[in-house]
Amino acid sequence: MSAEETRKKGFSRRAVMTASAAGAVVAGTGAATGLFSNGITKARAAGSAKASLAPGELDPYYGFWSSGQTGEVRILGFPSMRELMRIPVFNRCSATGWGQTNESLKVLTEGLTEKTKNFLAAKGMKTYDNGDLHHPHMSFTEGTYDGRYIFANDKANTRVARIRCDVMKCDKIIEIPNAHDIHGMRPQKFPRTGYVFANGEHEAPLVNDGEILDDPSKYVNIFSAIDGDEMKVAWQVKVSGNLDNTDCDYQGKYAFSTSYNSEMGMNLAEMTESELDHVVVFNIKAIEDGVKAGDVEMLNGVPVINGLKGENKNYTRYIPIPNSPHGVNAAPDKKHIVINGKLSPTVSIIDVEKVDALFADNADPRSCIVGEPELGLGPLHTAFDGKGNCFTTLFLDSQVVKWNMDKAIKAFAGEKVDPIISKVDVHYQPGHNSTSMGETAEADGEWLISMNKFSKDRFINVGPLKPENEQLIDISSDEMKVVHDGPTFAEPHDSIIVRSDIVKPVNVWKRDDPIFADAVKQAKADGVDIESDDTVIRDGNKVRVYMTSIAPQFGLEKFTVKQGDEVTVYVTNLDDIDDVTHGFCISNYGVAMEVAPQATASITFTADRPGVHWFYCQWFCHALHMEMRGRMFVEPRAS
Ligand code: RUQ
Ligand code: CUA
Repeated sequence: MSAEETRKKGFSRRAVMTASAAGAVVAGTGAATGLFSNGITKARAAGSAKASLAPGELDPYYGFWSSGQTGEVRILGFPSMRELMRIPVFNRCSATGWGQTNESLKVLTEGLTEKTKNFLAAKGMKTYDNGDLHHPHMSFTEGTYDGRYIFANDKANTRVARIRCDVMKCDKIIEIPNAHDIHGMRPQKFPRTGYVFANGEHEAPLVNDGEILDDPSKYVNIFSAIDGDEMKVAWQVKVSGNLDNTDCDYQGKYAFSTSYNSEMGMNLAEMTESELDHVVVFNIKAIEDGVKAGDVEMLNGVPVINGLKGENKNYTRYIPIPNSPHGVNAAPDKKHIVINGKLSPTVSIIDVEKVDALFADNADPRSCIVGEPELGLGPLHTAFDGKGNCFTTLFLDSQVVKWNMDKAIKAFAGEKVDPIISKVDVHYQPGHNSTSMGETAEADGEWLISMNKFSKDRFINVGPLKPENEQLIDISSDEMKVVHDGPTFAEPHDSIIVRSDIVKPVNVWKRDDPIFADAVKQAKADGVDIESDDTVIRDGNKVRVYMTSIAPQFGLEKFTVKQGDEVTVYVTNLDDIDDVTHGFCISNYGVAMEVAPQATASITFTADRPGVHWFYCQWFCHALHMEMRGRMFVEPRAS
């Protein structure tokens, strides 16, 4: 197609879309959604007036998006789908200096095990450079989001991170000992978070030092409960079968993890052999009592409970589920847990009130299943509208199916009712989906996001590596309407949609923030008032440079160090105005960081290049931003 033809086509599509926004309904039918594929006018393509915000209007929801192998968390305005911010977590960030500043390196290193620290040190590394962040979830109080924290897993390097929602920065990362490759992760809903439950996905020898290699009979899987306030592993449970996703009830009694490989197979054929896999139920109170009573083995400082299949202690139960189940989703009715079948076209509904009997009376584990509707091919995850309806992604069918919980339960009991309400095509291959407030007791039934793994032809071609496609679906009526296509870079797995009144970030840092407390402490020890002094302290071959910044000036226009010195620069941003962030970058030194209003940030490097090196503000802050610069003189070593 020529450029002219493309333009014309875009033009006519735009006209059609404008017309449809004005009156006609743009339904999620093949023909209508095809209109959006050139992506010219996001707001107009939205079709549904409530999804489009005029310039200057604010979104009613925050979206917190994972980014998979990018390793960060993204904040979107929702439903406008505008990306607002990126929060570096397991990745490196050129803009903010995450992974370079002392403040971020502390977060990235202090929670690593000694073993990992030594392993990395041998490679000249302080921390891992990559991560695989799948599941961001907010902390709960009494069954709903409380705006304190976002927790997220790292499948790649077996870590769990915490983001403070007041400043939208990661403040803790811990490596989970004994476990391998944290995948499913959910915060406790009741009474509060509390615990963060985390699944070790891949099985390995419990002591993994090379003694045991190709002997899978000696491998175990580890479920961890992390104390979300302390960011410490509280306890772990050894289980049979690998662990995929997890969720917990609204009572604070049980957590549930799917296992797609109850066979403990090591290759595809073995892993998919049996017709039934299982969900492991963790009895939180029984496990806490077991830990107190000392029925544990201590391993790397963590009490580990034996919850293997066939142990028949009151710690775990194994519920048979067809076949390779994936997502686990607690419904806002506080009663039902939906297990998504993946290789089975069904989802299985667990009644949490019937789980008690599994432990108290050793009842048949399947007796807590009260529904198992057949929905379509490849059910992966389910979201809820708070009105008794469920939305399940069908990976293989490239559809979302809306179905009714009550009807599914009635059908299972033998009544002749069809639980399926409607299906909508999505583009293409959906994994996770999320509804507005849908994983809380306050699910409001307004919006659904379908997180599609493939976008294929939905956007102009950017080469063999394509974006994913997040599709916004209006679920406020029975018919689901796809109203927006949102391309995203690798690889948002999961998202949560949080009412904006719940999240209350600050505009400027508080001077007593713990994130830069070390810098303030060091300044005090050096007799420096970090908020007013601009000075250089020499301490052997260690040099500490303290400077303030007020737009458009750094407190020092120059400083001198010697070649080979270990230099730490502390910049304190004295601007306390909304949005006046400075940056500090030293050219040809690989040194750069963000310094937000009222924050102190610091960075340490060896001054091994003699000469004149400009430092400059790398964050546009003022009409004289270009002038916000100074010189570092590095005196050559006497030879
Ligand atoms: S899992 S596509 Cu990493 Cu959340 Cu289901
Ligand atoms: Cu300070 Cu730009």
